[in-house]
Amino acid sequence: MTDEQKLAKFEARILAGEKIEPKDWMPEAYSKTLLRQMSQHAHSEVIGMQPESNWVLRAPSLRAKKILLAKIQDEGGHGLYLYSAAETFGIDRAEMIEQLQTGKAKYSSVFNYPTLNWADIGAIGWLVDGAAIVNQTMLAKCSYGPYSRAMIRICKEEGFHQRQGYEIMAKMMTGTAAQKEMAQDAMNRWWWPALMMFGPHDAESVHTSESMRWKIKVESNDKLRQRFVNRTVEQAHHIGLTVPDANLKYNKETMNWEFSEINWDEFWAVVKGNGPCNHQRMAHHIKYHNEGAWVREAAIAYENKLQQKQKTTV
Ligand code: BYC
Repeated sequence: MTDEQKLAKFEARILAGEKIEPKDWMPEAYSKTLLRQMSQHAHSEVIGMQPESNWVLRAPSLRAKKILLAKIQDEGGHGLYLYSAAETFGIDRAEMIEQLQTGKAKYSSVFNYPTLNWADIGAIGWLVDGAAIVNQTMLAKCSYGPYSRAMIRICKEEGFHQRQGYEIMAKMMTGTAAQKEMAQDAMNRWWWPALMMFGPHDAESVHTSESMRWKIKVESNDKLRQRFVNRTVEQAHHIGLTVPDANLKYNKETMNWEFSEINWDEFWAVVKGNGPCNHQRMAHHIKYHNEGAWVREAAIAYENKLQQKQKTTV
């Protein structure tokens, strides 16, 4: 078959809703985009552990601490599924981590903001995981088998993450005036970064049209962002929180909550490495990655020894 015939067959399979598997023929641009997105997604899960871990030792109760620890471990697990799925393209995990640490690979902008009070843990679970679910439920329908299957599993855990975050916020909103103020303050600081997670407007999104043609993404950045806003505004109002947007208004015709323009200068500054915590996040990752080198060496040595033993027994 010529390359054109292979491409036509590949696109017909995608159109028919079939999953593309690692050994199938695929255009180079398809694997390149997926590898970029999946490795960035894996890095986001792992870097996303940092803002939350800041509060493990200061959780207000044993129950809260157990939930937070379980959630952070889940995020590490999501990173591992995604690194494994990305490795189906033949890249080594060490190379992906090097790309992260040298700034060649991105991770989600939202994890470059600080967690200043306990309500931030509620806001991350409710808003950040809430935004992630909207995005990842869509990615679970993507055309690449390993990514889609990883997403199905991840979404199940994100549902619990979102609810535990909302529970923290709801509880604080029935507490003292100071607790209510903390919850509103966290809402004010995390609302806009959560909306930015969905990426630039469709018209400015360089990858969307090709990604949608090949069902790497099945819905656009703006469509998903609007779905998240519609869902979350109602939840905020239900517990007495104010959405920090003076222009927020419900449009009965479109059945959408309309909102102000996002501060794109802030978004691009954070994406380019100049957010409040970019340097701190990367320095932390590099420090603990280097300190963990002996664990990786020991695991490899053990694996090699095991293989040698198996060879001599055969
Ligand atoms: N932050 O053409 P576009 C979690 C970049 S973790 C940084 O629209 P695309 C959690 C984009 O990469 C889960 N960069 O791109 C963990 C591209 O740059 P490059 C987080 C961003 O890929 C712990 C350029 O802008 N979720 O839930 O079609 C605790 C143009 O954008 C961002 C994911 O990682 C951003 N927000 O669409 C709690 C989702 N947005 O690569 C919670 C996986 C855009 O050309 N990723 N850029 O240099 C995706 O779904 C898609 O990549 C995006 C962007 C929707 C984010």
